[in-house]
Amino acid sequence: MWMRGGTSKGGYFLKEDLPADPAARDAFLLSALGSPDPLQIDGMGGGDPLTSKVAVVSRSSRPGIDVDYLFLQVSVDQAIVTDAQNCGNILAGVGPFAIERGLVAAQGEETRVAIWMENTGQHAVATVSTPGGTVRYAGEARIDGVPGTHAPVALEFRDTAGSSCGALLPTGRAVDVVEGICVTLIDNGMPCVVMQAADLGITGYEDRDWLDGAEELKARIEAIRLAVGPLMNLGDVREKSVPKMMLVAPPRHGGVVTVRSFIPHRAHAAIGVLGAVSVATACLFPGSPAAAVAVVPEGPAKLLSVEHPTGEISCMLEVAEDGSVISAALLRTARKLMDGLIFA
Ligand code: NQM
Repeated sequence: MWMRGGTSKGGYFLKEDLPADPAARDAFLLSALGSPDPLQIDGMGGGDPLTSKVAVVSRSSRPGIDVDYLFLQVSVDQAIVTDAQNCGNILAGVGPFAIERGLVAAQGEETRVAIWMENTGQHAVATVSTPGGTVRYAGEARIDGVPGTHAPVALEFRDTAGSSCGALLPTGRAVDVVEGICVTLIDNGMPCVVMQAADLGITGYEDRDWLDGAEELKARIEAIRLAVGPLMNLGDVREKSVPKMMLVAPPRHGGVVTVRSFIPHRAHAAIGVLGAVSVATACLFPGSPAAAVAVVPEGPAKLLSVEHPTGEISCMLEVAEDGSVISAALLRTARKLMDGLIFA
């Protein structure tokens, strides 16, 4: 099934329909998506990392969990399929897909689907609109980066800190200096390097096309990324799609912070879901580069609006007295686009 999940799009497969051997599975997916090729002309991918994504879903045997979800990023222009990151946007389609495929029974107006995120060993709950026992896609919820309105899919995360790096702050510090730039190395669901756009000589309000064409800036950012891989317990990240590189600036539309993200080699049209949770969390550390430009509301339950190139995404963070994040919740939408046979 092909679905839009949040501001991304990709193939949703039942695990049993794919080759069990990871090498054979990856070869199939490269062919199905049309990689490597900048246009992915011979496959289903859209020539953009945001439309070259795959969810592999199966019934779960874990107590309290409905389905297991493995996210795979299929590189557009290289023959690489990586499971080194999670994806909260594609996650938004996993609940609807699981119900459509009969892995989870619809229950009343709304169905809660407990999802095990295999990439990071963590769990999320998606609430899907299911009036009359079938998934509803039409609705009134609007998310920036997607035209029109659709049925809401609420996502809740509880245990995202240190998802891939082993700790929320893998170096134990809220500020490190790398290649002469102050950065926060953070992982609250997505490994991210958060730094001030101004420190890299840009405003932080540039659009995606400008950022994608800024070769000198991108080379500097990549040098920082390669340097921090081992510091973030990610090792050699040359062929990995993490960490994501987040350039922050003061908010301009009443939000908490503005972000331009590189994921990691192309600029994001909006921002990733868990990427946004991680950036919002970075704003909470006094003295960090993000805190210096952010406007953070008081109180233990914080609604944090993260501004991005095509609007904003609001994260609800519940924060403990010691400053640690207890839970994060976000609103997404998803839509079934096609269901059929793929020829690879
Ligand atoms: O951070 C893109 C996306 C993502 C990831 C990326 C995501 C997340 O927008 O949870 O959703 O950062 O590669 O799909």
